[in-house]
Amino acid sequence: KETVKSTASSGLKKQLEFVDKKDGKLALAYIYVAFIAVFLGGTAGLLQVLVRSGKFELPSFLNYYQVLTVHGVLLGLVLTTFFIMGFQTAAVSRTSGTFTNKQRTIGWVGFWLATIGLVAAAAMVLTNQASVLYTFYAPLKAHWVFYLGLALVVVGSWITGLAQAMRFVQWRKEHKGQSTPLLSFMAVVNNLLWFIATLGVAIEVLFQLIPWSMGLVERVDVLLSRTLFWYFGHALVYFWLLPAYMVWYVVIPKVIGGKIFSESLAKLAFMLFLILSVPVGLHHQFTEPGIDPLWKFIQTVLTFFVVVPSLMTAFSMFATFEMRGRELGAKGVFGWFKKLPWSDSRFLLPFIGMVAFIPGGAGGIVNASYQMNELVHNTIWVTGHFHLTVATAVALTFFGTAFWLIPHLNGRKLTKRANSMANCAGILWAIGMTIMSSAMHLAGLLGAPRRSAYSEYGGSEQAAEWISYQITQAIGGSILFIAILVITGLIIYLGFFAPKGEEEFPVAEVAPGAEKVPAALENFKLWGIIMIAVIIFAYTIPIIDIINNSPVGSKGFKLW
Ligand code: HAS
Ligand code: CU
Repeated sequence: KETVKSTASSGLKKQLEFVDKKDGKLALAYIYVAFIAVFLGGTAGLLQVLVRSGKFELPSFLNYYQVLTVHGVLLGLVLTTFFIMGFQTAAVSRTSGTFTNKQRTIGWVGFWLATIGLVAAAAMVLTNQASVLYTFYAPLKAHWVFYLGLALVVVGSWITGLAQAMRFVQWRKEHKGQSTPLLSFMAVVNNLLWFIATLGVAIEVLFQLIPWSMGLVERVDVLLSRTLFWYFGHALVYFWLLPAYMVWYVVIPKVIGGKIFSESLAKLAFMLFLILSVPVGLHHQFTEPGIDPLWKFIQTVLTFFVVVPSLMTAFSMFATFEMRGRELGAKGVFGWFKKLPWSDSRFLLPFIGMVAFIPGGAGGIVNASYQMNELVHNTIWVTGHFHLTVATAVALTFFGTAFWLIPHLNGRKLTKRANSMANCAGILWAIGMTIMSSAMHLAGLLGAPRRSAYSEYGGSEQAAEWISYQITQAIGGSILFIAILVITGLIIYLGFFAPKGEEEFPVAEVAPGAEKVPAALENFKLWGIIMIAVIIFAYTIPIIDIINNSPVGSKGFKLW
């Protein structure tokens, strides 16, 4: 097998199997920053669960909301954006070919802008001038440098995303009439989604929050700012999810020795995300006055539509597993289950993520169900929901990917022992998260608030009911922190100490006999126009209403 590999690794074959070294450096730079964020953000998470257990107090130089801001910004915004940009750069280079020098330079400009922005925002949070949480809702008012820093992170990601898109367009020009490489196609769809979505938050930050925090204007229209935020905020969660789906659709089938179930289905799912991810933001604002319930209802319906591509993904994954299982002789409805490569961390970690996404997604459907949202909104149930979705389905997929991607990019090997340690981290994560997230869901149903430090609420009976769940959360969170330590150790090992060697970037082929991908699925113009049309439909009237009926706006508050 080894000799076949080495004789084949020349010319075109080589280009198709490997990410170019220079492209790899850019990808690695992004990924390392992401994992610094994992370690620091994870540490903040540990402090939070300890505080909320009521058994621990922070040292006087830290406050709960500052720590919560560090946690949310580093894990929700930095880990995700940086990992995604690194992974997608590698994915495009691997499947569309090496970047030109110009494209790579553009990629690096994006990286440095994002990193400078990150350092600026971090400095404000660490000096306690921006304890406004990761959603930075007005009228909480942070230092303007915090907003500017976050804006730079976004602009940096646009620029690196542009470099990826340019490489993809070049491939299309060189291969007229052929269906595009699936992984590159997916990365480009995700970038497009990201660009259109971040326009909302960019307008909020540039035209509302920065002038207001600089003192150029006194008041801010709170409802408008929150609406612009959530125009972006829901699509944000799919910007996180889609790279995990890229791994599920393209990498996992190869790792288990199988084939992609259907390229057309995968491309259709991504295009559906493109058109439906943005015009659903009002499902985060059901309880807010000033928005006509009719439009909340319309966006509820659209939210239920955007569940469809996830159900298609679930179907496709089951089909992939079953096809491979039957090939290996599995019988019966669930026989394939025994045939999966359970000891391979490249499979196990994303798989745990998939399993978590079943209750995570179901909880999302509860949240989206207009009336039921009244029960769970602003409770820690929501925190439980997003720790299953982004902090398990997405995060474990990213970790399981980093453990082979880093050695692939730096010419090292994911050794047997490192693989076992990775599996340990995945299992610890599954145990810790089951405990923590279940406790969060249950406490939320009993009314325990989210975004809130420990309090006994003056000895209230209801608050007393929450305490045992909060202690359970701390137990789960502590196990997660141990997993974070293992993960950090592994990243350092794979980055700098693992033995030299070759690690594959697994990209599966499409199952034989599949029909050609319909040309309409590759037509970005068509889907782009539908996307814009749905957004205009869903948002124009609510925004006109908000602007016309707004009160004078609010002054800023610094409550920490
Ligand atoms: Fe959500 C709040 C609705 C998905 C993240 N969400 C949040 C927040 C975050 C977040 C961070 O409607 C908090 C924001 C804040 O700070 O305020 N969410 C949904 C819906 C979905 C959904 C309908 N959310 C996500 C994903 C996230 C994420 C994905 C991150 C990555 N969410 C809401 C709503 C709120 C909300 C309301 C506001 C709540 C409030 O009141 O504030 C859907 O996209 C979910 C669809 C998913 C599925 C699951 C498909 C299953 C698959 C796995 C297959 C498994 C296999 C393995 C093959 C239908 C694909 C099987 C093997 C075996 C052996 C079993
Ligand atoms: Cu949402």
